[in-house]
Amino acid sequence: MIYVMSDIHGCYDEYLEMLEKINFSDNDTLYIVGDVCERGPKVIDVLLHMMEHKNIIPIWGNHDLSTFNCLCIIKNHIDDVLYNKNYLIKHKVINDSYYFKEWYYQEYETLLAFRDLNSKKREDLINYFYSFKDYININLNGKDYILVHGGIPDDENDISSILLDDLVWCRPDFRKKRFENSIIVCGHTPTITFNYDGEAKIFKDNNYFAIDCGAVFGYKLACLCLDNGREFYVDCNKYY
Ligand SMILES: [Mn+2]
Repeated sequence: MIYVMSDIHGCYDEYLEMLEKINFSDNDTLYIVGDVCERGPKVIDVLLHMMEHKNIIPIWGNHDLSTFNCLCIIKNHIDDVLYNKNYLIKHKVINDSYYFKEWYYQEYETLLAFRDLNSKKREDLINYFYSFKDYININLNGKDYILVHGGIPDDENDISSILLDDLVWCRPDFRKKRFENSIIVCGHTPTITFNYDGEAKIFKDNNYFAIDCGAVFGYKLACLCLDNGREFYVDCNKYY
């Protein structure tokens, strides 16, 4: 079976519970439509689990990009950074501290977990991000799907020419059909913000499958089986 999940945001326990719920096996494929990282407690655990399963396929989210950028900056300075948060500025590793400082405070648990990996695992984890895709096209039972974290900006029809930043940050108008013959499967915008009944469940209309049900905000982690449309939900703790 082919499954999609998004916006796990470090909700590792709920993620494992979901894999159990769908009886995920080596014969299945799971596409993660972005935002594995940030906000939640166990980002590194989710990444390590994904790395070990070649049938789990990651697509970039905006929060994955920022974590990747920050880990690349600190990978050779991790202990120094933990002892002295001004280290990177002082030693001119970065010029502008603002963005990194925000990340440092908000993602401290991720930093600690990264520090606790041996250097080979740290390197593997950073390299894993290079396997993330900007978006993925799949055809299943005669239907075309585009898997992309945010969506596809209105003024552009050739997805291959759109900048990754614009794909991951896009907030589509879900009340309007974007493509006649392709279904866009996306996360990024929690469905409670636009679902007709305001509920934390998967939105399926106008050739959109929007699957971010606000896991890290204490709503639900959702998983959708593309073969048969079955929806699965796991209740989440509120971490953010
Ligand atoms: Mn996002």
